[in-house]
Amino acid sequence: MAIYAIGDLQGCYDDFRRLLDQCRFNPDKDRLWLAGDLISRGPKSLQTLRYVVSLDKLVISVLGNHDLHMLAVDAGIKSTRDPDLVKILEASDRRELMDWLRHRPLIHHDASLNYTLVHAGIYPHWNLSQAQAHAAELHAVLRSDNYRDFFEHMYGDEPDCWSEDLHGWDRLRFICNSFSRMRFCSHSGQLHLAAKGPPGTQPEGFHPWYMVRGRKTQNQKIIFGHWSTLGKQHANNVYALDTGCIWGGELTALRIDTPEPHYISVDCPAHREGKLE
Ligand SMILES: [Mn+2]
Repeated sequence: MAIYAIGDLQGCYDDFRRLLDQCRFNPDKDRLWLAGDLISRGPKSLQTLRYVVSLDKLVISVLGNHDLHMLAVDAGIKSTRDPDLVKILEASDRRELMDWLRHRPLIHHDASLNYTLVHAGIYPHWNLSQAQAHAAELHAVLRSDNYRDFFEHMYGDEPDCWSEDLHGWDRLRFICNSFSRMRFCSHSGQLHLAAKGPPGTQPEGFHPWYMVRGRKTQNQKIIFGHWSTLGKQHANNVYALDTGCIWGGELTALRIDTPEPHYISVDCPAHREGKLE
């Protein structure tokens, strides 16, 4: 059995299937870990989502910010003019697809492989069990009948610092932002959610989250996507997988069941019209 972790698909169905072919993915025995942002921007979000849902138990997929935004649109909290997302809203299987997406976790940890999968990162001041416990707080709301209430309060960059005293929507918004949007953080634990460029372009006093001093998960192997300007990286025990397929870069898989992990990528020239954001 092979296990492949794959970065942000963003509706790039054709590239996804080419990458699976390149990996010689065998649905009878292999498994996929997807780093979230399955949809949005790309040309075939509906097909991507349908295909991933059809793989069902072969797939572990964590929630990304674009997935959460789609769920907020589905819940009627936000509207969209993105024709690719409108196709999901108009699909006959919209309910099934959206309910599947809403039940995805923010974090997945495999103790035997010793890898953890998240979309953006793990807040540096949390250890693994704290991260899992805080994710579970949000899972409980997302999986309840009151999930719409969360989407009404999901948007915003504040609070930008964690405190155990946070409660209510502020607490859940921070948990959501750290797992699904984080890039830069200060040593004292303040997030800078507006900075989106590569390391080096951030305001003074902020660092890539995985470089924060005393990070409590530095002994964990963490796989994440989200940061297309970071590209393929392996340092500090973290594996960055968003290689900007939607911007004309590559779509990347990391095989993680072998003693040493290795990258497999396909080039995505079809999207080269887009610009790097
Ligand atoms: Mn993202």
